[in-house]
Amino acid sequence: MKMDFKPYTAPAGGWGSVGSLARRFAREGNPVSAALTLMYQNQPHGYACPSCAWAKPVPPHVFEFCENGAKATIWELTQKRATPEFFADHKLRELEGWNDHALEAAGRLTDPLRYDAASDRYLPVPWHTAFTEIGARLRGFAPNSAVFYASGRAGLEAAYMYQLLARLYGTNNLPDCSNMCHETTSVALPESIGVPVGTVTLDDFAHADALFFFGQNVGSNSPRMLHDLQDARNRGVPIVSFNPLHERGLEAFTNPQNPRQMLTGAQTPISTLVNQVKSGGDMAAIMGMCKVLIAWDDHRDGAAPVLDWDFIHQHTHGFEKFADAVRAADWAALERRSGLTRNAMEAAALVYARAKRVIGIYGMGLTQHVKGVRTVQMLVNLLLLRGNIGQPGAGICPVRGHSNVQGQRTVGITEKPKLAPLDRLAEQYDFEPPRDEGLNTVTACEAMLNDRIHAFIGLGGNFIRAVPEREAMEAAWRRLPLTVQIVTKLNRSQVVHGETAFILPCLGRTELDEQASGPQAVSVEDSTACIHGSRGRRAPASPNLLSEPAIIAGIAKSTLAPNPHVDWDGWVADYDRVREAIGATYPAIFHDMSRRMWEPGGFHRRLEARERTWNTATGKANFITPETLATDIDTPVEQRDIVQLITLRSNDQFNTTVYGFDDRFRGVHGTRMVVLMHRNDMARFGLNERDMVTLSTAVDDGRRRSVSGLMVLPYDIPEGNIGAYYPECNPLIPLWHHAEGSHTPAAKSIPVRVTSAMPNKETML
Ligand SMILES: Nc1nc2c(c(=O)[nH]1)N[C@H]1C(S)=C(S)[C@@H](COP(=O)(O)OP(=O)(O)OC[C@H]3O[C@@H](n4cnc5c(=O)[nH]c(N)nc54)[C@H](O)[C@@H]3O)O[C@H]1N2
Ligand SMILES: Nc1nc2c(c(=O)[nH]1)N[C@H]1C(S)=C(S)[C@@H](COP(=O)(O)OP(=O)(O)OC[C@H]3O[C@@H](n4cnc5c(=O)[nH]c(N)nc54)[C@H](O)[C@@H]3O)O[C@H]1N2
Ligand SMILES: [Mo]
Repeated sequence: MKMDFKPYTAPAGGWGSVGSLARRFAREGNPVSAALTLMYQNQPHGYACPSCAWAKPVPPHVFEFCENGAKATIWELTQKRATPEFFADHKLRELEGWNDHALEAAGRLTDPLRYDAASDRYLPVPWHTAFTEIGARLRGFAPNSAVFYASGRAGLEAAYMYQLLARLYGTNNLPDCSNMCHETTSVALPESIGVPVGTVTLDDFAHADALFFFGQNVGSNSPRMLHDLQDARNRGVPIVSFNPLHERGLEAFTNPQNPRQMLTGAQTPISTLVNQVKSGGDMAAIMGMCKVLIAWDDHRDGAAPVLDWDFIHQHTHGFEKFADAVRAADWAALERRSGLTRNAMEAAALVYARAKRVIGIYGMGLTQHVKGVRTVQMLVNLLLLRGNIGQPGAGICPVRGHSNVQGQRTVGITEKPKLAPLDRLAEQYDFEPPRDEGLNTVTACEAMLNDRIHAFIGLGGNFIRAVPEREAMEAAWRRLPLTVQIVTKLNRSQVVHGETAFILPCLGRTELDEQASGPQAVSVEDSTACIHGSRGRRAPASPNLLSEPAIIAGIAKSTLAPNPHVDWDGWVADYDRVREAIGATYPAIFHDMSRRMWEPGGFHRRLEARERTWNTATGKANFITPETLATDIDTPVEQRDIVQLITLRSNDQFNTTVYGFDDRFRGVHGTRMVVLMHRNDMARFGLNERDMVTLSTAVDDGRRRSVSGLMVLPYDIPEGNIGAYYPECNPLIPLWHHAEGSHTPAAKSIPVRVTSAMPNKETML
């Protein structure tokens, strides 16, 4: 593979994305039928894109998909198969040496498999044997020693059945992938505004007067949103972004669905103001903006107020305390911590103050920090100053990750008993649900490290690659008595495995799910709390696959005592019946769901904050004053041998699924083993371009953590910050390095030391 590094100057979208897709089609085979399948993506009665959770417009664009959604679909539709013959050819000892890309590139899993220690291979096993053995093992464990993890791909029906399985079994150990991303949101927003999710819908984007973007890489991670941004720019709406990197998608976009733009090479500039904030500097940056706004209002001398006083008086609590802290904040400290000048904060505040309706958008750049919860709350503070919550065209917009990650939480995937309708479940299914707090992702890892876990069941995902503290976690993972993975593709979480291990392969979302009552549909909830149906059409990758609901029911029936109130077989035969059960548990949200999910655009769940009803402890929207603005970047850069590592996603991956080794937008080609570094830091450390380095975590807790074989590339990133890819760099994150209050691993600010090593290009991926 040829490595090549050059800045990308073309816009996001455009011919670059078309070319990237064409190459992908060719590699995975069967281009024509895959292209036809894409026509159904995000269309009424088609399937919901399996990639990100961004909302779909009504009516949809003719081709309602983006480069990365199409990649996800093509990856699922590949003609390649990881058959029992593949596993006969490869011992696990050998597969352990394969990288993430190579493992998934083996193709779709075709048959249920069980690990055979004697031959060090996965061997095929009949479904009923797999279920019987899993059930027998699970019955032998204390319920709280089992973990039921969920990644956010499965539909609402499977997610609901899965949480019920765990609770009937007797545990609230339901960690999920959002514990690693927007858990910070789920903790921050209820305290501030009384809802756990964003308050905006697509329609609000059409009415906003300004958009503020914090730490979200729209061009790679939610590209369909570029259409909404382009529309906003065409209306003259300013977009102000905050990011340590100049991400292409935040700069310019050529709409691949717009022939004029494609033919003329025209592009829409996206951000009108770009702020190169330091990693972790957003709290100070937003506080600086608040300081400007409050100062203007304090000194307005009879001019129109800058703050929305009616809103503040009627709807909020805690303003005075907050305003005092803001007035007292010192500009030098705000500048140092944010990495922005006072001028830049004033310029951003001016755009904010001029706009009647503002949306604040954010992603992992805010949530994956030790102070993530307070940072998200600081963004809410900014919005509250001018009444930007609960009016059309305004609100807060956390951009979710997996296509149904928000929905699975809505139907009970949570380790927190107070967030699940346990009394309702108790009544509906006539059992006593567990009431003790379950394990989240980080506490589940702690329990595994302490050998307190006996079984790990995964509904999708790649736990061992996604979590922090990789080295110790892999060792703990191998000690687990039982690992069961319900997945579509082979990944490291199966190659490294427990003593008894099963792979249970399932249908993907694009595939026809035929059950006793006919073809089935599922439903998902997007980032704007909109719920809609999804129907797969493709012939399944193998006749021996089961649907996620069927697999969950299979495990449930072999594990649990029969319960006359849960008709697992009836549910699998007809998913309408699962939806009836969901409607009975959550009547306010999900009544008549089987019909409403096919309404054009689906249906929105009610969010009190949108109506300015505040479901908080004070009954108001709360200004929350941070205890401290301190982060871990107080030492001047020149004096520091420690830098903050930001772990990044490339444009050629979906989490641990690595489609290829190019990151087109950042100009990195042929490798993922790079460190992006400011030239001054390179000089300070005596490094030249393409030098090989080792990163080691700069904490003193008795554990050594390092990643070697990384190549230094000069990059436009703040001094004192470096960037490198996730999941390759996860061994560097201490398990305890997570957001306060939410346990979201602080993957965007890892203190590391850089040491140079001899060039060793042969070992590069
Ligand atoms: N193609 C593709 N799409 C995806 C995914 C994928 O891997 N690939 N993953 C999905 C999932 S599960 C999720 S959660 C989302 C993730 O989508 P995002 O929220 O966009 O997550 P990241 O790409 O991890 O990082 C976001 C941005 O934060 C910036 N950043 C880092 N630190 C800071 C900081 O301190 N402050 C600020 N302001 N910015 C910072 C980074 O430079 C980067 O541009 O995307 C989803 N969609
Ligand atoms: N350092 C660092 N670590 C991070 C992050 C970061 O930014 N930096 N981001 C974190 C975030 S936001 C997240 S969400 C996690 C991701 O953590 P996970 O959600 O656990 O991981 P994924 O890589 O999305 O899972 C990929 C696997 O899902 C399976 N799969 C794909 N489609 C389906 C399906 O339809 N059904 C089923 N059952 N299985 C399917 C395939 O086998 C595939 O190999 O990683 C987290 N870890
Ligand atoms: Mo995520």
